Parts: sequence; structure tokens; C-alpha cells
Amino acid sequence: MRRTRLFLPTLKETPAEAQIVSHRLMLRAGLVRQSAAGIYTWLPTGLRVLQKIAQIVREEQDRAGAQEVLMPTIQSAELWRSSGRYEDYGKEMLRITDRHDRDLLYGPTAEEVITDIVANEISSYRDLPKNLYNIQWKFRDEVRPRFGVMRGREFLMKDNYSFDLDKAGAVHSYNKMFLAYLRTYARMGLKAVPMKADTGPIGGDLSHEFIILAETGESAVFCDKSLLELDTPGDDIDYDANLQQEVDRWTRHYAATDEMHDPAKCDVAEDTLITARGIEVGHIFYFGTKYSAPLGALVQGADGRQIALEMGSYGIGVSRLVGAIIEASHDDDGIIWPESVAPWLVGLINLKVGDANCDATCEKIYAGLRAAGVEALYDDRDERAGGKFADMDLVGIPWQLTVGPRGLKGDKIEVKQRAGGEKSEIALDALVDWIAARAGA
Ligand code: P5A
Repeated sequence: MRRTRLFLPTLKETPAEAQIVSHRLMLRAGLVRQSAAGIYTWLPTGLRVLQKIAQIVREEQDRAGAQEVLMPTIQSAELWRSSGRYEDYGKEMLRITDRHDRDLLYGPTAEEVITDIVANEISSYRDLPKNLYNIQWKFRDEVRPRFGVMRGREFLMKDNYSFDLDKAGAVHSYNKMFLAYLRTYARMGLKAVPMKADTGPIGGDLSHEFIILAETGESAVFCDKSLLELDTPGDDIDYDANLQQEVDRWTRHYAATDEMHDPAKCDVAEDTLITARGIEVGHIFYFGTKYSAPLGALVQGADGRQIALEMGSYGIGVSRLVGAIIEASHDDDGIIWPESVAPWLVGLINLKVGDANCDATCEKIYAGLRAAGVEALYDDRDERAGGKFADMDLVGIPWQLTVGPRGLKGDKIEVKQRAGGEKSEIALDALVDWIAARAGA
């Protein structure tokens, strides 16, 4: 992408309304703009990051055996009356009336919609288990939307729903998601800690929140230090072998959110107990037949009897993750994107636009990167070098290449890595291969 064509409105000043660093940087780096309280427009650069995060989430859901669907944002109130949640959900639910006076709502979550689909389409135990997910906008009329996309009113969530014949099957599905979540966050450069959690309006009695420790987090949490040292399962994960043992490796250490913390049951020595704040980037639930029974999601078992399905639901805050990653990875100059979610892997800075050699060299590198499948942002603006460097750092591009008349005399290009700031000089004719071998590797 050429910077002269890109719609990327960066700000030098710190916006007064932003209280936490991720919100400030998202506005300054031109990722989003607020449209109404807790409602944002995603600008091109922000959208690229959001889509990369969604794609990682998608790949790990697919790997764990879930299948993607797309449910509507607008739901019928009828379904929620059947489950008994229409009144219970309260003011957080945005209620809508259509021209025929029918009650609709903007979905805050989708247990009812998916359970209704399964109730209509699945009738035999032979069709189980099933696990369906979607990545869709949700609306919750939060009392205090704040911190930018961290607590929005409209936000992007990955939500999935598992359907099993019995409790053992449902716990197996739960455990698979537990590990899939750890892998998902690790791929974004995040250490997410699973913690015992309260179930609120979703329900059930088995639940974990996935928490990123951060001072600006909205939740108070308590956990055993050793959890931060555990390795996440690798690419070769076999979901059918050793699943329970792998989950136990995590759950045997004490970790609880504020609501679930019980000092009487916490046996962690004082010097190994972390008392901190955290950002909830995911939340998983097992709630048995809470929705399947009232909505009639029953199947015929092997013995011919009708059995209500055992269900769980699993959420990841996709848009919240953009803020959470920035909270975890930034410095005074701006965002430091992990390569896996960076809007572009490489930034190319032309120090002297108009100089024939600089222009031609940049065009050659830019074309070479494209041919090698490396995404690059080419700053071809005729502006001062200082502003261009500052923008690349602010926007957080992982690898920055600088092409200027002085370096070109020796056929050298300067390469800077955003994380750590390390600089090297690379020979022009080796540059594209050098970058392609490192960036995204
Ligand atoms: C699980 C999936 C649910 O809604 N039903 C379907 C279950 N869980 S949850 O904990 O309420 O939400 C899941 C994740 O969504 C993110 N999230 C938000 N992100 C931004 N702004 C909000 N207002 C907001 N509310 C929830 C969180 O990451 C949460 O873990």
C-alpha cells in the first residue's frame, strides 16, 4: 500500500478523551474513530488488524473442529421469551420494534438463535457432537462504555456453541476450547491466564475467563505465579489425546477472578500469589441444558429416549483484543505490533522523494516485497524524514526499511526492527530475501 493513497489520519496530539494508552494510540495511529458513545468506525489500518485477529481466531476454531456459520445481528424477541432471558437481560439489551410492531433486539450473544437452529435440524444422537461458531457484531448497552474498543457498546465477538449428548461429551468440548483459546492468544503474542469465573447472565457452573494481566484491566484477579510460566500447547496439538491432562496442567494452579476468589480456599503462599488487574479477552461456559430444554433442542438417544442436549458457549472479544494487544505491547513512540497481527509487516521509507535513485530503488524493493508475498506500507510522501519515522513507529510496523541517498552510495539499506529498535545495514540486492526470511517467519 502506498502511503499517498492510504487513508491513515494520524494525530500528533494526544486526544483528551482517551484515558488509557491503547485508546490513545488507537486514535493517534488512525485505527478507529468514535461514531457514537461506545460505537466505532474501523479505518483501513485498524480494520486490517481486526481482520488478522479474526483470522487467527478462525484458524484455531477450525483446527479444534468447530465450523463457521454467520448468524444475524438482529434477533427475534420470541426466542428470548422462550428461554426466559428476555426480561432478565435488562437494560443492556437494545430492544427494537419493527413496522409490524414485532419485538426484535440487537443480539448481545446468540445462545437462543443457535439452539433454535439445532433444535430444528438435529434429531439424532448420530449427528452429535457439533460445535458452531461465528464472528459477528454484538450490541450491549453498557452503562459505562469506556476505554475505546475495550468496553464498547457495539463490538466484534467470536462466539461458539457446543452440542453434546452427555455431560462427559460436553466437558470434552469445553476442554478443547480451553486449549484452543490458549493457542489463539499465544499466536497474538499474548499470555492469557485461564481463571475460574462467575457465569452472570449466560449461566452454568463451570466457567473460565481468559485474562491478560495489565494495570489498566477492569477485573481484579488472583493467581498463582507458576501459571505465567506454563508453555502453551504447540501446533502439533492432538485434541483427542491427553486433553484432560493438558487442561489439568493449567487448572491445578489457583487462579480466580474477583467474584470467584475465596481467600479461605486459596492455598497459594503469599509470595507466589499474584494480585493484579486484568483484561478479559475470552470467557467460556458449560451450562448443560439451560437453553436446550426450554427451546426443545432434543435428540433421540440410542435407546430411543428423547434427551436434551448438553451445551457450552465460548466467547472471544475480537475487537477488544486490538486494544488488549496494544496495552501489552507499546512504548513511548507508539504501538509495537506482534508480526502475526501487524497491519503491514514491512514499512518502506523513501527519505528523498523526487530523487531518481531513491524513487527507483524504493519502487524496486516495493515490487520485490510484493512478489515475495510480504505486505508492505510504502511511505512515498514528500515530507520530512522525522515525521515519516515517527509515523512508522506510531503505527507499529514491525520491520522498517529506510532508503536514502547516503546509504544508496554503498548500496545499503537500513533495516530497523520496531521491537527493541535494533538496526542493521543490508546490501540492496540481498534485502528482499533477507526480509522475506525473517518477517512473518
Ligand atoms: C460466550 C459466547 C458470552 O457472551 N455467549 C456467547 C457467551 N460471554 S461474555 O463473557 O459475555 O462475552 C465474551 C467476550 O466478549 C468480550 N466482550 C466485550 N468486548 C468489548 N466490549 C464489550 N462491551 C464486551 N463485552 C464482552 C469479552 O472479551 C468477553 O470475554
